[in-house]
Amino acid sequence: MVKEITVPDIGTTSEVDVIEISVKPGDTVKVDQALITLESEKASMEIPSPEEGEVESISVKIGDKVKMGSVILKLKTSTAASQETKSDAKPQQFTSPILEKEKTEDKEKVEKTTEIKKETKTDIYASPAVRRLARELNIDLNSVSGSGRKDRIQKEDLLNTIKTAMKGGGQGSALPSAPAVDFSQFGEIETKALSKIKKFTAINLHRNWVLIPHVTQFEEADITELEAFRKSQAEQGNKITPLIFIMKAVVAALKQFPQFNASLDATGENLILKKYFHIGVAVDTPDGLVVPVIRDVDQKSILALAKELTEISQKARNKQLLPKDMQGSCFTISSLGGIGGTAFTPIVNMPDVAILGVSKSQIKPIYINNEFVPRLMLPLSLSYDHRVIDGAEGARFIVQLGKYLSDIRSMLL
Ligand code: CAO
Repeated sequence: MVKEITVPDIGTTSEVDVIEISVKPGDTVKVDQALITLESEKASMEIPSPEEGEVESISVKIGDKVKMGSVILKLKTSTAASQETKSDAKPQQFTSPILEKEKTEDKEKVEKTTEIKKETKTDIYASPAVRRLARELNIDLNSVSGSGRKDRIQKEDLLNTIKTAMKGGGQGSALPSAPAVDFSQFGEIETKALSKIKKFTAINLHRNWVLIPHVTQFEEADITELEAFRKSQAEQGNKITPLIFIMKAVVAALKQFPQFNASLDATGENLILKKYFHIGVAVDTPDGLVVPVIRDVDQKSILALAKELTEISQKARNKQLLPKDMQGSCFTISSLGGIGGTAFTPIVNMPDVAILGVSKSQIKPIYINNEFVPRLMLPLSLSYDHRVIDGAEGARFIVQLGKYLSDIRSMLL
Protein backbone atom coordinates (compact mmCIF):
# COMPACT_ATOMS: atom_id res chain seq x y z
CA MET A 1 0.00 0.00 0.00
CA VAL A 2 1.35 3.43 -0.87
CA LYS A 3 0.64 6.15 1.62
CA GLU A 4 1.22 9.88 1.38
CA ILE A 5 3.08 11.19 4.42
CA THR A 6 2.15 14.77 5.16
CA VAL A 7 3.44 17.53 7.41
CA PRO A 8 1.80 17.07 10.82
CA ASP A 9 0.57 19.80 13.14
CA ILE A 10 3.76 21.74 13.76
CA GLY A 11 2.21 24.38 15.96
CA THR A 12 1.96 27.07 13.31
CA THR A 13 -0.27 27.71 10.33
CA SER A 14 2.45 29.66 8.53
CA GLU A 15 4.58 28.13 5.82
CA VAL A 16 8.03 26.98 6.89
CA ASP A 17 11.16 26.09 4.91
CA VAL A 18 12.36 22.61 4.13
CA ILE A 19 16.05 22.76 5.08
CA GLU A 20 17.11 19.13 5.06
CA ILE A 21 15.90 15.92 3.45
CA SER A 22 17.18 12.91 5.33
CA VAL A 23 15.91 10.08 3.13
CA LYS A 24 15.85 9.20 -0.54
CA PRO A 25 13.67 6.97 -2.73
CA GLY A 26 14.36 3.31 -2.00
CA ASP A 27 15.30 3.91 1.66
CA THR A 28 13.64 1.80 4.28
CA VAL A 29 12.50 3.91 7.21
CA LYS A 30 11.45 2.99 10.71
CA VAL A 31 8.79 4.63 12.83
CA ASP A 32 10.04 7.98 14.14
CA GLN A 33 13.03 8.08 11.82
CA ALA A 34 13.64 11.65 10.63
CA LEU A 35 12.32 12.27 7.12
CA ILE A 36 12.90 15.99 6.66
CA THR A 37 13.82 19.02 8.76
CA LEU A 38 11.76 22.20 8.68
CA GLU A 39 12.77 25.61 9.84
CA SER A 40 10.56 28.48 10.92
CA GLU A 41 11.69 31.96 12.00
CA LYS A 42 12.19 30.67 15.52
CA ALA A 43 13.23 27.04 15.37
CA SER A 44 14.02 24.04 13.25
CA MET A 45 12.25 20.73 13.68
CA GLU A 46 12.44 17.23 12.31
CA ILE A 47 9.45 15.49 10.87
CA PRO A 48 9.60 11.83 11.88
CA SER A 49 8.07 8.97 9.93
CA PRO A 50 4.74 7.88 11.45
CA GLU A 51 5.17 4.43 9.94
CA GLU A 52 7.63 1.84 8.83
CA GLY A 53 8.05 1.34 5.09
CA GLU A 54 10.00 2.02 1.93
CA VAL A 55 10.25 5.52 0.48
CA GLU A 56 8.73 5.45 -2.98
CA SER A 57 9.20 9.10 -3.94
CA ILE A 58 9.97 12.47 -2.33
CA SER A 59 7.51 15.29 -2.97
CA VAL A 60 9.56 18.20 -1.59
CA LYS A 61 12.98 19.66 -2.14
CA ILE A 62 15.27 21.82 -0.03
CA GLY A 63 14.03 25.41 -0.06
CA ASP A 64 10.34 24.49 -0.56
CA LYS A 65 7.80 26.11 1.72
CA VAL A 66 5.37 23.73 3.40
CA LYS A 67 2.68 23.75 6.08
CA MET A 68 0.49 21.26 7.88
CA GLY A 69 -0.97 18.85 5.33
CA SER A 70 1.70 19.35 2.63
CA VAL A 71 2.78 16.01 1.17
CA ILE A 72 6.36 15.10 2.11
CA LEU A 73 6.74 11.74 0.43
CA LYS A 74 5.03 8.53 -0.63
CA LEU A 75 5.74 5.53 1.55
CA LYS A 76 5.17 1.90 0.61
CA THR A 77 3.89 0.29 3.77
CA SER A 78 3.40 -3.42 4.32
CA THR A 79 1.41 -3.81 7.56
CA ALA A 80 -2.36 -4.03 7.45
CA ALA A 81 -2.60 -1.45 10.18
CA SER A 82 -0.85 1.07 8.04
CA GLN A 83 -3.08 0.60 5.01
CA GLU A 84 -4.95 3.83 5.23
CA THR A 85 -5.19 6.16 2.29
CA LYS A 86 -4.73 9.89 2.44
CA SER A 87 -8.47 10.48 2.40
CA ASP A 88 -9.14 8.53 5.56
CA ALA A 89 -5.91 9.34 7.32
CA LYS A 90 -6.23 11.05 10.66
CA PRO A 91 -4.25 14.26 11.13
CA GLN A 92 -0.83 13.26 12.36
CA GLN A 93 0.18 14.52 15.75
CA PHE A 94 3.69 15.85 15.91
CA THR A 95 5.08 13.56 18.56
CA SER A 96 8.69 13.06 17.67
CA PRO A 97 10.13 11.06 20.54
CA ILE A 98 13.42 12.75 19.86
CA LEU A 99 12.07 16.22 20.39
CA GLU A 100 9.74 15.15 23.18
CA LYS A 101 12.64 13.56 25.03
CA GLU A 102 14.79 16.59 24.56
CA LYS A 103 12.03 18.94 25.61
CA THR A 104 12.06 17.28 28.98
CA GLU A 105 15.77 16.60 29.17
CA ASP A 106 17.12 19.84 27.92
CA LYS A 107 15.76 23.36 28.17
CA GLU A 108 17.85 24.40 25.14
CA LYS A 109 15.53 22.41 22.80
CA VAL A 110 18.43 20.43 21.44
CA GLU A 111 17.60 18.43 18.34
CA LYS A 112 19.12 15.26 17.08
CA THR A 113 19.19 14.72 13.34
CA THR A 114 20.19 11.69 11.40
CA GLU A 115 22.12 13.13 8.48
CA ILE A 116 23.18 11.20 5.43
CA LYS A 117 26.63 12.03 4.18
CA LYS A 118 28.65 9.91 1.73
CA GLU A 119 26.32 7.05 2.43
CA THR A 120 27.26 7.03 6.16
CA LYS A 121 24.84 8.12 8.84
CA THR A 122 26.11 10.30 11.63
CA ASP A 123 24.19 11.41 14.68
CA ILE A 124 24.56 15.12 15.22
CA TYR A 125 23.29 17.00 18.25
CA ALA A 126 22.90 20.76 17.87
CA SER A 127 20.32 23.38 18.76
CA PRO A 128 18.34 25.07 15.95
CA ALA A 129 20.28 28.28 16.54
CA VAL A 130 23.61 26.48 16.14
CA ARG A 131 22.38 24.72 12.99
CA ARG A 132 21.27 28.04 11.50
CA LEU A 133 24.63 29.65 12.35
CA ALA A 134 26.48 26.71 10.81
CA ARG A 135 24.48 27.10 7.60
CA GLU A 136 25.14 30.85 7.51
CA LEU A 137 28.87 30.27 8.01
CA ASN A 138 28.86 27.36 5.54
CA ILE A 139 30.24 24.96 8.15
CA ASP A 140 29.51 21.25 7.72
CA LEU A 141 28.42 20.05 11.16
CA ASN A 142 29.91 16.65 10.36
CA SER A 143 33.35 18.27 10.58
CA VAL A 144 32.75 19.86 14.00
CA SER A 145 33.43 18.11 17.31
CA GLY A 146 30.82 18.95 19.89
CA SER A 147 31.99 19.88 23.38
CA GLY A 148 28.57 19.67 25.03
CA ARG A 149 26.75 16.87 26.72
CA LYS A 150 26.33 13.86 24.40
CA ASP A 151 28.88 15.57 22.07
CA ARG A 152 26.33 18.29 21.40
CA ILE A 153 27.73 21.01 19.13
CA GLN A 154 27.66 24.43 20.77
CA LYS A 155 28.12 27.90 19.30
CA GLU A 156 31.65 28.00 20.76
CA ASP A 157 32.53 24.85 18.80
CA LEU A 158 31.61 26.62 15.54
CA LEU A 159 33.65 29.68 16.50
CA ASN A 160 36.63 27.48 17.40
CA THR A 161 36.34 25.75 14.02
CA ILE A 162 36.57 29.14 12.30
CA LYS A 163 39.47 30.29 14.49
CA THR A 164 41.39 27.11 13.73
CA ALA A 165 40.77 27.53 10.00
CA MET A 166 41.93 31.16 10.11
CA LYS A 167 45.13 30.17 11.88
CA GLY A 168 45.90 27.78 9.05
CA GLY A 169 44.99 24.66 10.97
CA GLY A 170 41.97 23.99 8.79
CA GLN A 171 41.67 22.30 5.48
CA GLY A 172 43.72 24.07 2.86
CA SER A 173 42.18 27.43 2.00
CA ALA A 174 42.78 29.08 5.38
CA LEU A 175 44.92 32.23 5.44
CA PRO A 176 47.58 32.85 8.06
CA SER A 177 46.83 35.91 10.17
CA ALA A 178 49.04 39.00 9.94
CA PRO A 179 51.78 39.11 12.58
CA ALA A 180 51.31 41.66 15.39
CA VAL A 181 54.62 43.50 15.56
CA ASP A 182 55.63 46.22 18.02
CA PHE A 183 57.51 48.44 15.58
CA SER A 184 58.46 50.94 18.31
CA GLN A 185 61.13 48.49 19.44
CA PHE A 186 63.01 49.30 16.20
CA GLY A 187 62.69 53.11 16.23
CA GLU A 188 60.30 56.06 16.42
CA ILE A 189 56.84 55.50 14.96
CA GLU A 190 53.52 57.31 14.45
CA THR A 191 50.15 55.55 14.23
CA LYS A 192 47.66 56.97 11.73
CA ALA A 193 44.15 55.60 11.24
CA LEU A 194 43.24 54.56 7.70
CA SER A 195 40.63 56.74 5.99
CA LYS A 196 37.16 55.28 5.46
CA ILE A 197 37.84 55.04 1.73
CA LYS A 198 41.10 53.15 2.32
CA LYS A 199 39.40 50.72 4.70
CA PHE A 200 36.57 50.12 2.24
CA THR A 201 39.01 49.75 -0.65
CA ALA A 202 41.10 47.33 1.41
CA ILE A 203 38.11 45.04 1.94
CA ASN A 204 37.13 45.09 -1.73
CA LEU A 205 40.66 44.65 -3.05
CA HIS A 206 41.37 41.80 -0.67
CA ARG A 207 38.13 40.06 -1.63
CA ASN A 208 38.83 40.51 -5.35
CA TRP A 209 42.42 39.35 -4.98
CA VAL A 210 41.42 36.21 -3.09
CA LEU A 211 38.32 35.29 -5.09
CA ILE A 212 39.50 36.01 -8.63
CA PRO A 213 42.24 33.95 -10.28
CA HIS A 214 44.13 36.82 -11.93
CA VAL A 215 46.32 36.81 -15.00
CA THR A 216 47.98 39.99 -16.27
CA GLN A 217 48.82 40.35 -19.95
CA PHE A 218 51.15 43.15 -21.11
CA GLU A 219 51.36 45.01 -24.41
CA GLU A 220 52.85 48.19 -25.83
CA ALA A 221 50.71 50.24 -28.20
CA ASP A 222 52.34 52.52 -30.75
CA ILE A 223 50.55 55.84 -30.12
CA THR A 224 52.86 58.05 -32.20
CA GLU A 225 50.09 59.13 -34.56
CA LEU A 226 47.51 59.37 -31.81
CA GLU A 227 49.85 61.70 -29.91
CA ALA A 228 50.28 63.91 -33.02
CA PHE A 229 46.49 64.15 -33.34
CA ARG A 230 46.12 64.85 -29.60
CA LYS A 231 48.68 67.68 -29.78
CA SER A 232 46.96 69.21 -32.81
CA GLN A 233 43.72 69.21 -30.84
CA ALA A 234 45.47 70.85 -27.86
CA GLU A 235 46.64 73.64 -30.17
CA GLN A 236 43.00 74.26 -30.99
CA GLY A 237 42.20 74.50 -27.29
CA ASN A 238 40.84 70.95 -26.86
CA LYS A 239 42.63 69.42 -23.88
CA ILE A 240 42.32 65.67 -24.28
CA THR A 241 44.51 63.27 -22.30
CA PRO A 242 45.44 59.87 -23.81
CA LEU A 243 42.98 58.25 -21.39
CA ILE A 244 39.97 59.48 -23.36
CA PHE A 245 41.16 57.74 -26.54
CA ILE A 246 41.94 54.65 -24.48
CA MET A 247 38.35 54.63 -23.18
CA LYS A 248 37.03 54.73 -26.74
CA ALA A 249 39.46 52.03 -27.88
CA VAL A 250 38.46 49.84 -24.93
CA VAL A 251 34.80 50.12 -25.92
CA ALA A 252 35.63 49.14 -29.51
CA ALA A 253 37.51 46.09 -28.15
CA LEU A 254 34.66 45.23 -25.76
CA LYS A 255 32.26 45.18 -28.71
CA GLN A 256 34.57 42.78 -30.50
CA PHE A 257 35.16 40.58 -27.41
CA PRO A 258 31.82 40.56 -25.53
CA GLN A 259 33.07 38.15 -22.85
CA PHE A 260 35.09 41.10 -21.47
CA ASN A 261 31.91 43.17 -21.15
CA ALA A 262 30.43 40.67 -18.73
CA SER A 263 30.06 39.56 -15.13
CA LEU A 264 29.80 36.16 -13.51
CA ASP A 265 26.52 35.77 -11.63
CA ALA A 266 26.56 35.02 -7.91
CA THR A 267 26.46 31.25 -8.48
CA GLY A 268 29.53 31.48 -10.70
CA GLU A 269 27.71 29.31 -13.26
CA ASN A 270 26.44 31.95 -15.69
CA LEU A 271 28.05 34.80 -17.54
CA ILE A 272 25.95 37.94 -17.83
CA LEU A 273 26.78 39.72 -21.07
CA LYS A 274 26.12 43.47 -21.03
CA LYS A 275 24.79 45.42 -23.98
CA TYR A 276 25.82 48.77 -22.48
CA PHE A 277 29.31 50.23 -22.16
CA HIS A 278 29.93 51.90 -18.79
CA ILE A 279 33.61 52.37 -17.95
CA GLY A 280 34.95 52.73 -14.41
CA VAL A 281 37.96 55.05 -14.07
CA ALA A 282 40.22 54.77 -11.03
CA VAL A 283 40.78 58.23 -9.54
CA ASP A 284 43.50 58.97 -7.03
CA THR A 285 42.25 61.28 -4.24
CA PRO A 286 43.99 62.45 -1.04
CA ASP A 287 41.73 60.05 0.90
CA GLY A 288 42.38 57.07 -1.34
CA LEU A 289 41.24 55.42 -4.51
CA VAL A 290 37.69 55.77 -5.85
CA VAL A 291 36.23 54.45 -9.09
CA PRO A 292 33.52 56.67 -10.62
CA VAL A 293 31.76 55.26 -13.66
CA ILE A 294 31.34 57.02 -16.98
CA ARG A 295 28.18 55.73 -18.59
CA ASP A 296 27.47 54.95 -22.24
CA VAL A 297 31.01 55.72 -23.40
CA ASP A 298 30.09 54.34 -26.86
CA GLN A 299 27.51 57.10 -27.33
CA LYS A 300 29.65 60.09 -26.28
CA SER A 301 32.13 62.15 -28.31
CA ILE A 302 35.81 62.42 -27.38
CA LEU A 303 35.30 66.04 -26.27
CA ALA A 304 32.20 65.18 -24.21
CA LEU A 305 34.13 62.36 -22.50
CA ALA A 306 37.11 64.66 -21.79
CA LYS A 307 34.77 67.15 -20.12
CA GLU A 308 32.97 64.45 -18.14
CA LEU A 309 36.21 62.84 -16.92
CA THR A 310 37.50 66.22 -15.72
CA GLU A 311 34.23 66.91 -13.91
CA ILE A 312 33.88 63.50 -12.30
CA SER A 313 37.51 63.29 -11.13
CA GLN A 314 37.09 66.77 -9.65
CA LYS A 315 33.91 65.61 -7.93
CA ALA A 316 35.84 62.59 -6.59
CA ARG A 317 38.63 64.76 -5.19
CA ASN A 318 36.04 67.07 -3.59
CA LYS A 319 34.38 64.04 -1.92
CA GLN A 320 31.14 64.74 -3.79
CA LEU A 321 30.63 61.37 -5.44
CA LEU A 322 27.34 59.65 -4.72
CA PRO A 323 27.08 55.84 -4.52
CA LYS A 324 25.25 55.85 -7.89
CA ASP A 325 28.26 57.59 -9.49
CA MET A 326 30.34 54.51 -8.67
CA GLN A 327 27.95 51.77 -9.72
CA GLY A 328 27.36 49.82 -12.90
CA SER A 329 30.82 49.60 -14.43
CA CYS A 330 31.45 46.99 -17.14
CA PHE A 331 35.22 47.37 -17.31
CA THR A 332 37.67 49.54 -15.39
CA ILE A 333 40.70 51.56 -16.45
CA SER A 334 43.41 52.52 -14.01
CA SER A 335 45.77 55.08 -15.51
CA LEU A 336 49.05 55.90 -13.84
CA GLY A 337 50.34 57.39 -17.08
CA GLY A 338 50.42 60.90 -15.62
CA ILE A 339 52.79 59.71 -12.90
CA GLY A 340 55.20 57.21 -14.45
CA GLY A 341 56.29 53.60 -14.13
CA THR A 342 56.63 51.00 -16.86
CA ALA A 343 53.88 48.51 -15.99
CA PHE A 344 51.80 47.25 -13.07
CA THR A 345 49.33 44.47 -12.32
CA PRO A 346 45.93 46.01 -11.49
CA ILE A 347 43.38 44.04 -9.47
CA VAL A 348 40.10 43.25 -11.23
CA ASN A 349 37.26 45.44 -9.94
CA MET A 350 34.56 42.85 -9.18
CA PRO A 351 31.98 42.26 -10.67
CA ASP A 352 33.93 43.31 -13.80
CA VAL A 353 35.99 40.51 -15.31
CA ALA A 354 38.88 42.65 -16.52
CA ILE A 355 40.76 45.87 -15.83
CA LEU A 356 43.26 47.81 -17.92
CA GLY A 357 46.30 49.40 -16.34
CA VAL A 358 47.92 52.25 -18.31
CA SER A 359 51.49 53.41 -17.68
CA LYS A 360 53.52 56.33 -18.99
CA SER A 361 54.27 56.38 -22.72
CA GLN A 362 57.91 56.61 -23.81
CA ILE A 363 59.72 57.09 -27.08
CA LYS A 364 61.44 53.80 -27.94
CA PRO A 365 63.44 52.54 -30.91
CA ILE A 366 61.14 50.19 -32.80
CA TYR A 367 62.44 48.04 -35.66
CA ILE A 368 60.28 48.81 -38.71
CA ASN A 369 61.21 48.04 -42.35
CA ASN A 370 64.79 47.07 -41.53
CA GLU A 371 65.56 50.08 -39.39
CA PHE A 372 65.02 51.39 -35.90
CA VAL A 373 62.62 54.32 -35.78
CA PRO A 374 61.59 56.37 -32.75
CA ARG A 375 57.99 55.60 -31.82
CA LEU A 376 55.90 56.65 -28.82
CA MET A 377 54.96 53.43 -27.04
CA LEU A 378 52.18 53.18 -24.46
CA PRO A 379 52.50 50.34 -21.90
CA LEU A 380 49.21 48.51 -21.24
CA SER A 381 48.57 45.88 -18.54
CA LEU A 382 45.37 43.87 -18.80
CA SER A 383 44.40 41.85 -15.72
CA TYR A 384 41.51 39.46 -16.19
CA ASP A 385 39.49 36.83 -14.36
CA HIS A 386 40.87 33.56 -15.67
CA ARG A 387 37.61 31.76 -14.83
CA VAL A 388 35.96 33.78 -17.59
CA ILE A 389 38.75 34.73 -19.97
CA ASP A 390 41.25 32.32 -21.51
CA GLY A 391 44.87 33.37 -22.01
CA ALA A 392 44.47 33.46 -25.80
CA GLU A 393 41.40 35.71 -25.49
CA GLY A 394 43.31 38.02 -23.14
CA ALA A 395 46.17 38.29 -25.66
CA ARG A 396 43.76 38.87 -28.59
CA PHE A 397 41.92 41.59 -26.68
CA ILE A 398 45.05 43.56 -25.77
CA VAL A 399 46.60 43.17 -29.23
CA GLN A 400 43.39 44.49 -30.82
CA LEU A 401 43.27 47.33 -28.30
CA GLY A 402 46.83 48.24 -29.28
CA LYS A 403 45.83 48.25 -32.97
CA TYR A 404 42.92 50.59 -32.30
CA LEU A 405 45.23 52.99 -30.45
CA SER A 406 47.89 52.81 -33.18
CA ASP A 407 45.35 53.79 -35.77
CA ILE A 408 42.26 55.36 -34.24
CA ARG A 409 40.55 55.42 -37.64
CA SER A 410 40.29 51.61 -37.39
CA MET A 411 37.77 52.06 -34.56
CA LEU A 412 35.34 53.52 -37.06
CA LEU A 413 35.30 50.33 -39.12
N1 CAO B 1 51.60 58.58 -20.86
C1 CAO B 1 52.16 59.79 -20.86
N2 CAO B 1 51.53 60.89 -20.38
C2 CAO B 1 50.30 60.73 -19.87
C3 CAO B 1 49.66 59.49 -19.85
C4 CAO B 1 50.37 58.39 -20.38
N3 CAO B 1 49.84 57.18 -20.38
N4 CAO B 1 48.47 59.63 -19.27
C5 CAO B 1 48.34 60.92 -18.93
N5 CAO B 1 49.45 61.57 -19.31
C6 CAO B 1 49.70 63.00 -19.15
C7 CAO B 1 48.50 63.80 -19.54
O1 CAO B 1 48.46 64.04 -20.92
C8 CAO B 1 48.71 65.04 -18.73
O2 CAO B 1 49.71 65.81 -19.33
P1 CAO B 1 49.38 67.21 -20.07
O3 CAO B 1 48.70 68.03 -19.03
O4 CAO B 1 50.70 67.70 -20.48
O5 CAO B 1 48.49 66.83 -21.20
C9 CAO B 1 49.32 64.50 -17.44
O6 CAO B 1 49.86 63.23 -17.76
C10 CAO B 1 48.35 64.35 -16.29
O7 CAO B 1 47.24 63.59 -16.69
P2 CAO B 1 46.09 63.30 -15.63
O8 CAO B 1 46.49 62.16 -14.79
O9 CAO B 1 45.73 64.54 -14.94
O10 CAO B 1 44.84 62.94 -16.54
P3 CAO B 1 44.35 61.54 -17.07
O11 CAO B 1 43.18 61.83 -17.92
O12 CAO B 1 45.44 60.76 -17.69
O13 CAO B 1 43.88 60.76 -15.77
C11 CAO B 1 42.73 60.39 -13.73
C12 CAO B 1 42.79 61.21 -15.01
C13 CAO B 1 41.60 60.89 -12.91
C14 CAO B 1 42.53 58.93 -14.07
C15 CAO B 1 44.08 60.51 -13.01
O14 CAO B 1 44.28 61.85 -12.62
C16 CAO B 1 44.24 59.64 -11.81
O15 CAO B 1 43.69 59.89 -10.73
N6 CAO B 1 45.05 58.59 -11.95
C17 CAO B 1 45.39 57.70 -10.85
C18 CAO B 1 44.61 56.41 -10.91
C19 CAO B 1 45.13 55.46 -9.85
O16 CAO B 1 45.44 55.81 -8.75
N7 CAO B 1 45.23 54.21 -10.24
C20 CAO B 1 45.79 53.21 -9.40
C21 CAO B 1 44.73 52.34 -8.93
S1 CAO B 1 45.33 50.83 -8.42
O17 CAO B 1 44.91 49.89 -9.63
